[in-house]
Amino acid sequence: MRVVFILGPAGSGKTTLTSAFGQYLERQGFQVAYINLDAAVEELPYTPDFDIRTYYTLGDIMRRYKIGPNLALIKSVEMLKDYEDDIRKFIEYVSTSSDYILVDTPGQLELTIFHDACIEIMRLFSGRSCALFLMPADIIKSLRDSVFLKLMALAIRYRVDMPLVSVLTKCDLNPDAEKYLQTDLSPDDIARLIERDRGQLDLVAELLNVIRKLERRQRLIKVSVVTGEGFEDLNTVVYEVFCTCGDLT
Ligand SMILES: Nc1nc2c(ncn2[C@@H]2O[C@H](COP(=O)(O)OP(=O)(O)OP(=O)(O)O)[C@@H](O)[C@H]2O)c(=O)[nH]1
Ligand SMILES: [Mg+2]
Repeated sequence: MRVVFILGPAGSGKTTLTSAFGQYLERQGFQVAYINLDAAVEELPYTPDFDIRTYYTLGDIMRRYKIGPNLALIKSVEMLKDYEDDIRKFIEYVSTSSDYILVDTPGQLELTIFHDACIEIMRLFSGRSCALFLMPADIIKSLRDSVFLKLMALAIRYRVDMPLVSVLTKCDLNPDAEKYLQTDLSPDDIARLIERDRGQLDLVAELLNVIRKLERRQRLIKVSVVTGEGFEDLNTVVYEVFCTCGDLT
C-alpha cells in the first residue's frame, strides 16, 4: 500500500491528476482508493472512497459560523483535525485491498502546509507515503516563476516529512516551461533567461544556488491530461520513491 498525497498551488491540476493518475493505475491492474480532503470542491471527476464533504462542506461552514469564504477555507482545513481518526481508520481499512491510495488535498496549498491538521494526517503514514508537488506549466513563464515554485517545494519539504516528487502539470499548455526549470544554469544562462528583469539577477542567482544545494536531484516528470503523456514516468518515479535505492534521477 502506497499513500500518495497530491499537493500544489490552487488550480495546479490536483483533482484532475488524482483522477487521471488513478485511472492510469487502474488500467495497469492496480487497486486504487481515492480520498478527497477538499471541502470546497463542488464536482469531482473521480468517485471518492472517502470524502470529507460527507462531514462538512465549505457552504456548511460559512452558514454555521456566518463567515466569508476565505475564513471558511481556513476553518475547513483546521477541521480536518477532528476527522483525523476517521481518515486513519479508513486508510487502514483499505490498505489491505489497495495498492495505491491517492489523496486529493484542499485547493489552497498554504493552508494545507501551514496548518497542522493536514500535516498531522500526512504524518500518520510516514514511511508508507510520498507527496507529489504539482507545478503547472501555464504559470511558469520566466525563471522567477520557476524559482518561486522551487522555493515552495523546499518549503513543503521543510514542513512535510516524506519524499516529495515535483511534477510539471498541464505541460501541453506551455512547452517553454521546461527550460526555466533547469537548475544547472551558468551565469550566462541565468542572465539570458532573466534579461527582462536585470535588477533581479543577483537575487535569482543566489536563490538558484540555495535551490541547487538543497533540492533533491530528480528527473523532470511532465504530465498532461490533454495529451495523456507522462503517466508511465510518474508511476515509475513513485515506484522509485518507495524502493530502497531512492535515486530519482
Ligand atoms: N490544458 C490542461 N488543463 C488541465 C490539465 N490538468 C488540469 N487542467 C485544468 O486545470 C483546471 C484546474 O484543474 P483542477 O484539477 O481543478 O486543479 P486543482 O489543483 O484541483 O484546483 P483547486 O483544488 O481548485 O486548487 C481545470 O480547468 C482542469 O481542466 C492538463 O494537463 N492540461
Ligand atoms: Mg482540486
